[in-house]
Amino acid sequence: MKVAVLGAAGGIGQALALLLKTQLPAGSDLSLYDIAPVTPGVAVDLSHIPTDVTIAGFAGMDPTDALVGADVVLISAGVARKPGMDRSDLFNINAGIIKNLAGKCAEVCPNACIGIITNPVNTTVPIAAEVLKQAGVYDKRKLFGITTLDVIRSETFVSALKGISLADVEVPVIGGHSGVTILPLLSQVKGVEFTAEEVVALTARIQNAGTEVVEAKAGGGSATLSMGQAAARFGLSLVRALQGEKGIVECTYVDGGSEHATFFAQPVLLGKNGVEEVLAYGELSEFETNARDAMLEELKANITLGEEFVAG
Ligand code: PYR
Repeated sequence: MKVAVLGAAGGIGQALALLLKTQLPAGSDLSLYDIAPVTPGVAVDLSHIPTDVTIAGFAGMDPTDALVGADVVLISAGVARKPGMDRSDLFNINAGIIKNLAGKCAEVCPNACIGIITNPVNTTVPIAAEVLKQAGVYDKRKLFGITTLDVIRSETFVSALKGISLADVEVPVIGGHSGVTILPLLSQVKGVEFTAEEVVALTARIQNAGTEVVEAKAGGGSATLSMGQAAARFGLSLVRALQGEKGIVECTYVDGGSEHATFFAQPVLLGKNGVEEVLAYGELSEFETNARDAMLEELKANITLGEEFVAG
């Protein structure tokens, strides 16, 4: 199994690369790519960690060498938010980066599963889909927007609020990965009751958790370490599923036939070809139904923006 990280010299990319170097199954190959000249050095640095994962790093304008033979490509390349910006403010720069990198994936590793971290995920994933469609290699089972950090944040905040073990908390998160499009389904947390006020406050905190980090970093960027860990969790789940492990479920933003929007985050069963089955997420509370319906206009506009960026 070969995993490529594009954007590997950035804060997310380096955290992700470290976790993959230490946690990928023995015998895996890890390749790192970034335009930054430091990238081969990041790979040399990580190569001194004694694991049975081989690693190589490539810098420059062309990611081809990193992509040759890749089974999984995780993309964090792009610029991060500063205080006062939301994820959509990143669109102009990151859209072009994703268009270019998705085009390279289509050319060099057309059968790879691609997980996108680069924001705004609601839009960068449809951009990649359009590029892959135009190249004639689109397989909707193999393209993912990584929303795992929304699930992890939800579970962390619920565990802290209710004083229960993280091992006992599961929170599906549906929709997208920006503001009101992030909808944690707190009504489905087993064995925990929330007051109406708690639901409102927790939902708002989860939706704004990325901004919480941006503001705390005071101009120094957005979430990198927690996002790297979340992306590693998703990437490792995907690798295990591609290698035949059964029963792996992750929430992720996919083209999954949702009645709500072309791309919609929800739980999916992963398998040897990527998405094996898009799972139903159960009945929503009235609060969640209203929140889901209220997000759809924004989510659909985000998707259209991505499609039009490639078409135009
Ligand atoms: C987040 O903190 O959720 C990002 O998307 C970086």
